[in-house]
Amino acid sequence: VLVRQFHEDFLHRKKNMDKPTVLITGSLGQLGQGLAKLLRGKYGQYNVIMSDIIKAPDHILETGPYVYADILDFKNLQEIVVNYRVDWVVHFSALLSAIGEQNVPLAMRVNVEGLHNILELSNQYGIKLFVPSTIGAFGPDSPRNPTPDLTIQRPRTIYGVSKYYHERFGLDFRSLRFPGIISSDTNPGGGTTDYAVAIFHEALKHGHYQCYLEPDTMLPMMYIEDCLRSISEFMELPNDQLKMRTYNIQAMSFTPRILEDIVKRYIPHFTMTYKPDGRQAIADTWPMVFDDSNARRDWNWRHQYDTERLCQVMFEALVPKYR
Ligand code: AKB
Repeated sequence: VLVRQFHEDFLHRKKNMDKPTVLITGSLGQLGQGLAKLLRGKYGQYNVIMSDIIKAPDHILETGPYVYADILDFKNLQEIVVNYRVDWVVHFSALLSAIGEQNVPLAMRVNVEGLHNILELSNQYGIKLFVPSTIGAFGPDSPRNPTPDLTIQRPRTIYGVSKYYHERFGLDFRSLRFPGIISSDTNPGGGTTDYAVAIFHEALKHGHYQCYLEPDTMLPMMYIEDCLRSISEFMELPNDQLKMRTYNIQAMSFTPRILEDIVKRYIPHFTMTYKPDGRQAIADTWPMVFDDSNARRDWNWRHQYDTERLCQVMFEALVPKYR
């Protein structure tokens, strides 16, 4: 206990008291490490607490505070919020669309019960809360090209349902509906848009990729740097600038075929085959193009990476790894 107390005192002394203290749940997933780095750069190393339910690798522990946080254990969450004096929570823990369909009871617990705990917690402690939403929050009855912010939402996956049925209670709740996120140093875990990350690795490793979606399946996508910057910009906005609590945002839309053609320009011997599986049925219900004009108008959202630039940065980052 004494050691822990010492540890917490130490962290408090090192914190920037004029900056928010941010807790990131599920921080070892695709988005958490990058966001922690970005926010630590802005608010200070000790102002961002990474958390998850698995042991962190050493390189994560070296970057700043990391704690065990089980979003299904309310007392554990309370303890962290109190001990670290948390001001903001960024709630990333979730089972993605494809993996969620394989274990719906678990997805219900993590995505619905877990989110409920986070909402309760934020309400109780006056926390500013960010929860990412997704193209998966829409369904086959929504217009798909383009999909506006306010439209019919009847998602068909448990993941989409959980991202749709969020409650608010009047707390400072903010959410962005993200497209598929593409990153080079972290991997998505069981989503429908994962092919757009896997293709780069497989192209470099084997010169071949077997895609689980049909060649003409168009989905909205975004490079991770745009995604993380959008969260940071959105969380810093004054309340009165937000006309809505949840905005669509996107950067580009492409199909596997479009990506295949660009990858071939970098790796001429690259071949791609198509063998659609259950993820095709999910993708077929999702938006093809996201209408993010409200975000562009209300808080000046601008993406910086289109499909060409995305491919360029992915190859720049990954070529040295597979050399
Ligand atoms: C998924 O494919 O499940 C995610 C998402 C679009 O939210 N990448």
